[in-house]
Amino acid sequence: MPDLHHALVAGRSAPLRIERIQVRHVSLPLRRPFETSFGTTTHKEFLLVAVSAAGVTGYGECVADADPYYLPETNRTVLHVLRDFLAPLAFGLDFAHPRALLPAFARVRGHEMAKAALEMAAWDMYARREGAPLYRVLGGRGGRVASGVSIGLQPSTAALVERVVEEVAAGYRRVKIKIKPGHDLELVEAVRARFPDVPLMVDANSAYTLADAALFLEMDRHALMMVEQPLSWDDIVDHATLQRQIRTPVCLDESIHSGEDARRALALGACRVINVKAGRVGGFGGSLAVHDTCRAASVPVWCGGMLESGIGRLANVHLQTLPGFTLPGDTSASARYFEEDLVDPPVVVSSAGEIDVPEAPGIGHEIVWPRVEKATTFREEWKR
Ligand code: OSB
Ligand code: MG
Repeated sequence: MPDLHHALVAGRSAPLRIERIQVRHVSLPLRRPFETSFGTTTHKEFLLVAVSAAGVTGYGECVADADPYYLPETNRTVLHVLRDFLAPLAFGLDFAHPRALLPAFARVRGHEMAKAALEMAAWDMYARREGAPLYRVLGGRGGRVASGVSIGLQPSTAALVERVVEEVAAGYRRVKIKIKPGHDLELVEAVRARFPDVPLMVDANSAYTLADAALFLEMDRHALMMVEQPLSWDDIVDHATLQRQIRTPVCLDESIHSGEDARRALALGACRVINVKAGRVGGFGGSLAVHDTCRAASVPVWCGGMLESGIGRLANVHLQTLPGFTLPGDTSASARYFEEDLVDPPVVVSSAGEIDVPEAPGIGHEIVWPRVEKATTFREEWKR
């Protein structure tokens, strides 16, 4: 960990202790509804966590939703677990590096989204104090990252193909389409008829069972990069059975919550790719663990998305500069989601389908506080 070594040798970084945690609930309208097999989202409703120590504040965007339809946590469970369990643990911890936070939360089982929001805010705070962009303290690199899109279920197959036309024209490097039972093979066939060679994948968000293996065998004929989380959100055994039956790589999303989960899934042959969402694995510490485990096994990872505002979106940009992120992720332009993002400049994607990695400290773009205030519905603050 060169940054830690450097910081200690330089003597700039006396141990930190979090003095204040502020949480606000933010509601931002989405430009268009996002539909998956588990439901439709019209507003991005999330908790924004701010942690302060030694006069520096960092920010973490929680990926929980109002409902428990993607995974069990909700904004309310996150608020409860932060207030009653994680904040007291954080206030009791002296840390030289934010890698210490996730292990310090270990007594709290699960609740990865709550842990991640606080942990990622601490990484941002640490990076800001170092005067370093987040990617540098994570061990990544500057430059650009390749951007893909995730397209929700549309009112018709024709409408989906039109959406794909737009996104390919915009330069995105990979297209992911959502599927659900009754809306699957036909969608893939329609997109493939128009775009025989576009890097294409599907995401089922756990909508199928092993009884649908024949469908995925059919999918094998369409040269998909991968099929994401076809089976149950808490399964790796059936995914391993399915992976043995099909040629298309299985990618796990919902089933992976830690580096240990990744190790077990790979040991079982449950997948050949993993989607890393920091918010789903307890933050950057968990992301590094999944990344390192996959890299050691030569299994590619890519960075998932949760319709984040610019704050979480920029965290994703930095994360995917790590060397194991060899496939384009779901991090796309702010303008695909929001009329007005919470950061300035917004996240933009070039016509070559790339996002510039910020060089300014922390997440690297300014947070536009009047917009955050306008979107805030309630707030809480805790002190050591
Ligand atoms: O499964 O990756 C998913 C959005 C919300 C919940 C789950 C998922 C998604 C996406 C959208 O696919 C990714 C994005 O555009 O942020
Ligand atoms: Mg997914």
